[in-house]
Amino acid sequence: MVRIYGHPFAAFYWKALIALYERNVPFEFLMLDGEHPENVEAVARLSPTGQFPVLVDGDRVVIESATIIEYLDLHYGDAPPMVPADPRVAIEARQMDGVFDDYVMAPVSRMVFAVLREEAKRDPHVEGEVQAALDKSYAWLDRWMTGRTWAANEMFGLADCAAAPALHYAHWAFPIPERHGALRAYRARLMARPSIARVIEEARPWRAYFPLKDRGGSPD
Ligand SMILES: N[C@@H](CCC(=O)N[C@@H](CS)C(=O)NCC(=O)O)C(=O)O
Repeated sequence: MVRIYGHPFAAFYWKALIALYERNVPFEFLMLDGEHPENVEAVARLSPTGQFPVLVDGDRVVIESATIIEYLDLHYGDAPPMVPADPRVAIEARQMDGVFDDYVMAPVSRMVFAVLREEAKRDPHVEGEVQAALDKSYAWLDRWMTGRTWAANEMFGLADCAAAPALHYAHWAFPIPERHGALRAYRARLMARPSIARVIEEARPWRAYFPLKDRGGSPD
């Protein structure tokens, strides 16, 4: 059975977890927190900077959420692949995976790290820069999602695994404006998907730890 290191509230762990649930892959979960120092030590050794998720399959170690999802496609599960088998088609899935990671999740993470700093060391420009980046991303994604059900290839896949945590946390901290109806509807579709609803439910006990939780958005 594959083993996966993560934390139920961690966005990039969600990406892999959604694929595990979608493809009905049995797995052993290894919690990363202060009560499991042996897991934290293992991840510090297995991943370049101690980031996660990390998947272990026998003596094979797979890092990077998107790569883990592609690995599961090839070796485990009984559902359609999260990344289309034809590499020409898969380009769109990989493109949109990158868009959600880099242009939605990354600005939110930047804001999280900024507020976690002690007040005297905070960069006062971060908030405005993050808001400006998300304004552009939301507008672009609203256009992209107009006429689409899922983010890539008209099938649920890798890009949607990335979109779910990114849009969940982004909308919570920096609400998506009402004028972006296509993006808001896509987000609602994601949150209603059983694998994603399950991940959100399992993360609920840790909500108080989200450093941007009181900014006016709603987490579902
Ligand atoms: N590119 C990595 C990003 C992983 C990542 O940022 N993971 C977060 C958890 S969701 C993390 O390890 N945060 C702790 C840290 O940055 O020290 C991936 O896709 O897996």
